[in-house]
Amino acid sequence: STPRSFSQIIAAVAWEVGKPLSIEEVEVAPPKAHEVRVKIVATGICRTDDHVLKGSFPNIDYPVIPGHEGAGIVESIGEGVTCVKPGEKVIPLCLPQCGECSSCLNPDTNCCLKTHLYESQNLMPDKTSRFTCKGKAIHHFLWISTFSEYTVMPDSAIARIDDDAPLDKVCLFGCGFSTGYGAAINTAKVKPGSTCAIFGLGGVGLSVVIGCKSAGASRIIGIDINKDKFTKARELGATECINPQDFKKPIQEVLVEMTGHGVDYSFEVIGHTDTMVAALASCHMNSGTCVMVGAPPSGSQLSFDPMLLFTGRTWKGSIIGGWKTKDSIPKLVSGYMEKKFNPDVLITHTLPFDKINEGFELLQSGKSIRTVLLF
Ligand code: CND
Ligand code: ZN
Ligand code: ZN
Repeated sequence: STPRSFSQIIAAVAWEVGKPLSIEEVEVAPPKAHEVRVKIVATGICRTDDHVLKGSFPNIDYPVIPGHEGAGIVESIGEGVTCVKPGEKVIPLCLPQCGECSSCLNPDTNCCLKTHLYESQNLMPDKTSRFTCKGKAIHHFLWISTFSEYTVMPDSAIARIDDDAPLDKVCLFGCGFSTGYGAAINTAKVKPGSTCAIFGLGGVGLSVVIGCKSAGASRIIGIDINKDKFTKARELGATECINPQDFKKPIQEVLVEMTGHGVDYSFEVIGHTDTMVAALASCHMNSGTCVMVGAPPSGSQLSFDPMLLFTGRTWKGSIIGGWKTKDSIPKLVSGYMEKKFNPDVLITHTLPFDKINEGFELLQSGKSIRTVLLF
């Protein structure tokens, strides 16, 4: 049977910058060719969604349905879809893997050229929307808009996962855990016995801590201005935690003194330009590697002393942990099922979907690590 439009679907709409999300009834059109309609079961709240609400995420068209850390079940498929079938468990991919572009064909890169960084994903590939609310077309976010009970995505932006996977937990593989863990494992390639510094101990930064620990780092220094984050960081493997506000000196000088010569690997997982430069200056002047994970505010510019790079430091960025998403996210979920790692510890709150604004308040006040919303 041909799939129909669904009406009275509950979704959270950002009508304009600076306003809280508004729970609305929306209509969700059926998937077109090479598209999939998914019933979202659970979705996490990531700081990137907050950037969308604040207007600091680049190239967003409002009104928009945010959300990019979800898990669900395929409801229907459009013509030509072969990778998933109705009833299968899936994770929507906030970074697609088209399999055909120069990045997808290169075994060493993951940033598919179909990503929003290259071309807007506020509409489906045919430049139309599948969402309507109050007679208005609503934009998609990263092609996946997981803050909606049903959502449509291209088949390049979906991965089938294990039938037994608990969706209320594995949604974190859609962004936070995969991003942080991969930044340590794939992008930095942390070596056993090394020293690491992680700036920002939110859901993504703590996932970097988990990655550094599993790679065998012997010293893991967590840095945050909210000391309430330190207990969990220590539980997950941080050997020391420091608050920059406890020092008169700039934090990079503190880290160089603590280590004698700077850390081997530093990670910026906040998204501020000043901490991006501080993280770079914190690693060894010659052999140090600094990884930028925090999302730069749109339109920002960096200013730094070029000597920081001239002496040999490496500065890298990492999108979704460097994973080729369609290939890797199902394997990460399988690793979770085999108890190789446990991002459950990052979930501090679980709320019904209509309490979404409460979830954002918990994030903004620093009280939550990850809130998972359930439909
Ligand atoms: P969250 O807000 O949970 O964590 C940020 C942490 O940084 C908090 O614990 C803050 O207390 C701390 N912090 C804030 N300012 C400072 C400061 N000046 N010095 C030290 N610590 C500070 O955010 P999250 O973990 O969900 O996300 C972190 C960043 O990662 C954010 O910018 C998000 O947009 C980005 C991101 C990137 C990617 C990617 O693919 N690269 C994917 N998802 C999210
Ligand atoms: Zn591609
Ligand atoms: Zn995210």
